[in-house]
Amino acid sequence: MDYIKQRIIEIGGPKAEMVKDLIKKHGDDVIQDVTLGQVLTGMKGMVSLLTCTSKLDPEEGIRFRGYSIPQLQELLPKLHQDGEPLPEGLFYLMLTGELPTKEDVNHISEQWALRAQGIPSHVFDVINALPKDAHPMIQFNSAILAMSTESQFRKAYLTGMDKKDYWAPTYEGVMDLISRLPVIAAYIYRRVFHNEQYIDIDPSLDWAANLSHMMGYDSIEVQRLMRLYMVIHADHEGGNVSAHATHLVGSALSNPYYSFSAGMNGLAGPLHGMANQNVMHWINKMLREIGTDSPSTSQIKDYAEMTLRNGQVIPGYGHAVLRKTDPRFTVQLEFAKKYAPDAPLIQLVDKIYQVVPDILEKTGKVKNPWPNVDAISGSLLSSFGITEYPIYTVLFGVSRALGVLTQLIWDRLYGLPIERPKSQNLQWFAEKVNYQP
Ligand code: CMX
Repeated sequence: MDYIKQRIIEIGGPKAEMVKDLIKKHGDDVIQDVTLGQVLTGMKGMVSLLTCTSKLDPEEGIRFRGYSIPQLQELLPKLHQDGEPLPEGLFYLMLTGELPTKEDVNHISEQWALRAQGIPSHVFDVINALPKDAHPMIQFNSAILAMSTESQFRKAYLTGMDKKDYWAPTYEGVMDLISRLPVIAAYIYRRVFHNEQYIDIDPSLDWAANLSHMMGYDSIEVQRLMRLYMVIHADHEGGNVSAHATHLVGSALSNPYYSFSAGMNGLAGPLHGMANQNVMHWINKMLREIGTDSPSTSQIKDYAEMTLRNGQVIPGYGHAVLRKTDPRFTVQLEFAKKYAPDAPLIQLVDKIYQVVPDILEKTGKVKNPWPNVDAISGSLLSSFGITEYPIYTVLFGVSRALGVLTQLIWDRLYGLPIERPKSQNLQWFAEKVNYQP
């Protein structure tokens, strides 16, 4: 057995016992009161999920297994001393709760490069059957579903295995799926934007560098950017739409492909991952309508206010949990200032940052006026040559697989049951609070 699987058994076994014991001894203990407002405004702040891979603090931002992004930059194995952490290391950390060694990271890199080569040909036939102008997220998700013919979980389930072992074929499916996503993403990118000139995988490269390579970018800077991008988008606790959807569908024991596909359908929404593309759309439309590549802060202010007057959101700003500037925004801005300080788009992002929070604050209703991860990610990719913005949500999805699929393995280890919250009609809520119109 692979030593990582062995380690998962050692770590996961006692934790699974603890979950059972907690339910047995404290299943009826009250842990939180729930307000009507919480239920009717998206269950914000309502504790309803068990997730250990990462934790989101409203003021401080994300921590992966207790480590902030700056700490990860320090502690996770890197290819270059002054470089970005390898996403393989973050995957290992989220999976086991332990910091990986360089050998662990190399082992995962090798595993993924090997498994990436096993994509059945019908998956590419499915992509090719779609029109090229079908959004890349449609192509990406269709490919994910088509890969589910390979599900090891389904085969193992049908053989009648003991449910305490479900995590093992789930792990195999997750490893296959994560390894293959860069190939799929790059294939879609080259199909749609580069005249079907495909580039083969290079098994000597790490996972993120390979994605960059297969997309057609071999510079050290883009490889570094891709590693950073893959690390910071990987996980954001359990309640965000892509994680929660993956978990919910997985709770029916749907295989990793079905479960992840559900998460990706959620990521494709404009209030979630599609915001990274919409930011570029918003910026380009603003530049076109104002008629300049370098608008003044007062022109940006007018345009942002017009967006609000038209009843639209300003993409890249606001968050359901965060109440400060997203550290994932800050780390990208730092990267940009280091490697592309003169990029006009980055200067524009900086200018928008000076103007928009104040405007959102003044509405009196936006709970978080600060930029999120999507406010800059597209401008950063664009500044390094990846200008075709419909691919951006696919790149977000490749990264998000690391977190939500690790969560799925843990769902199986914990033996979590099918999810089935109670719903009530409007009258029930009105009566509950003695509502008087
Ligand atoms: N621009 C304009 N209005 C905004 C806004 C923004 N950026 N952010 C929030 N609001 C509005 C909401 O639409 C809501 O208005 P109504 O009361 O009229 O419905 C009000 O402010 C209160 O919303 P909130 O409690 O502050 O925010 P939510 O938790 O409901 O929503 C989010 C969070 C991210 C969906 C929202 O801030 C938004 O739409 N932002 C723009 C889209 C975006 O950048 N999404 C990406 C988020 C990160 C990610 O998942 O990738």
